[in-house]
Amino acid sequence: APQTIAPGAVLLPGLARAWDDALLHAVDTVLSQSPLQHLVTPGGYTMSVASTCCGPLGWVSDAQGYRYGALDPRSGQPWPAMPPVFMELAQAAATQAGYSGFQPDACLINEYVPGARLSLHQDKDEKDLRAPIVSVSLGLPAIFQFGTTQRNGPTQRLRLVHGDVVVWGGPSRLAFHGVLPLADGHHARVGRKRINVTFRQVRPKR
Ligand code: MD5
Ligand code: FE
Repeated sequence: APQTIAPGAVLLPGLARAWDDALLHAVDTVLSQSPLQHLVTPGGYTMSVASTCCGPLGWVSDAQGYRYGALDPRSGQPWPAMPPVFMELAQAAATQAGYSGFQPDACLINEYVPGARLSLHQDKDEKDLRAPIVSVSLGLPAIFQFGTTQRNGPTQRLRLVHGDVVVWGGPSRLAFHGVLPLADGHHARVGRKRINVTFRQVRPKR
């Protein structure tokens, strides 16, 4: 059953478990076209998380800054198509969380190996902030940290396991969040890593 974990944020425990084979195959299909890479931040730090994208828009980072763009800068080609199973899960999750009409146009795939982490940040480069972000966890468990719209506000920790889906909308859309260093372990289907797939509506909907 959906669980509200913060205003506008809904945890759908295990929703993606029934789809995990199809999701993992779809991840492999995307990675075969646009491989994972460790992005370098505009400040010059190499991220411990490896990432890639699919769908009409992808997340690009270089010395000029961060932005969403239609082309994978490595290939000069459009990002791989969003696999149908991704879109179906993202829309089912948004609907179950009470956000109708979710039309994601960007999907980021993040890979965490033991020790990888994501420091506290806000996702605010999407134009339509009324749309939620849908986040799908696969593989090793992670401790997710989320706070308020102020960097120094109080934070909560949430353990996310294989198949969990969180829909971050409403007042939680702009909350600061991050992932603590991934603990070592082995997952029967995914191996020694965590895969997180996020869906975003970047272009304003009309
Ligand atoms: C992850 N990824 O687990 C997370 C899941 C990223 C990122 O943070 O930017 O790639 S997305 C979690 C999220 C999104 C928007 C708002 C909030 C959390 N929140 O309010 O806590 O790899
Ligand atoms: Fe984020």
